[in-house]
Amino acid sequence: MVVQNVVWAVSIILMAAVVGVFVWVADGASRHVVDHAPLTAAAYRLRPWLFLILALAMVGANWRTLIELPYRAVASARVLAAPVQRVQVVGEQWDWRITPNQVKAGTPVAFHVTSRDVNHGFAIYDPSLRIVAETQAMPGFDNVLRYTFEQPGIYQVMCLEYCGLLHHVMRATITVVPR
Ligand SMILES: [Cu+2]
Repeated sequence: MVVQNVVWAVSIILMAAVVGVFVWVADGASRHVVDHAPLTAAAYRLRPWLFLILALAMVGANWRTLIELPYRAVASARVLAAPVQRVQVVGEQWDWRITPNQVKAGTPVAFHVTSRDVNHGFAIYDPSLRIVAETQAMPGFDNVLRYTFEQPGIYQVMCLEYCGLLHHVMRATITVVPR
């Protein structure tokens, strides 16, 4: 939970900074009248260059990320043929029903994920809170997420799709026992 506390603190500080700017402007900065024509002219001289930099960055980013399309199928035939532990996952505001919630390491798990109300994000985090697998939980759909746990431990499930007032308490655990 340490990372979340840091994120929370940083968010509060940034929000306070935004509020501070609003207060500063409301409190008098806006009463100080400036001729904005020279400022506009300077900004417009800069604008084509900023646009060019942005365009080059976008071309580079697209080239780097799309060059490997179409992505190869993740699961090999051998993986698909292996024995599978089936786990049913149902998301519902604001809880998860995971049956069973204990699986073995080393054997593939097929999570059949659905929702009873709105879209949820079914995200699995390892004991050090690094995300290892994720899929959407959608009403009316059976989304199959395949994942093989290599290390035993207590894995956290957290909702990764904002789903209402108590989204942040929508958590569960999956226990992975040694093979
Ligand atoms: Cu949620």
